[in-house]
Amino acid sequence: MSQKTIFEKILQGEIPCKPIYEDEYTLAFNDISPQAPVHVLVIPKTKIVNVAQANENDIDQMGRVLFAAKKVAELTGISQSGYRLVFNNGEHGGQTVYYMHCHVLGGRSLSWPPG
Ligand code: D5M
Repeated sequence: MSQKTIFEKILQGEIPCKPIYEDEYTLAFNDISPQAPVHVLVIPKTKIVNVAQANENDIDQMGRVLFAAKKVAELTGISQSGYRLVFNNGEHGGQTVYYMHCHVLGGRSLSWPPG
């Protein structure tokens, strides 16, 4: 069995977190290392490793994560000014936590392309 990721520990209450948004399917909390004035992570409550490893059974969960990201943007006041949603995937994508998460970044103008 693979080791528990930090996000599973958060979901199971082993690591405290202050939810920014939560519903039956998703949890959102501040990134520990914010890269923008608003930097929130949205995770599904059922584990998906990443987009590459998702299968058809995960489609509903993935949609829930995106919709929760929209809610987070509204709750944090960045919806009107704009924001970026990022799913880092695998080694070249810069994924460090192998539990799918959506970065919600905003509160400043973000440059493009990413590094
Ligand atoms: O992003 C993984 C992100 O997870 C990275 O931006 C730091 C964040 N992180 C790691 N541990 C924590 C805890 N305990 N709370 C909140 N945020 C955390 P990736 O896309 O995998 O590089």
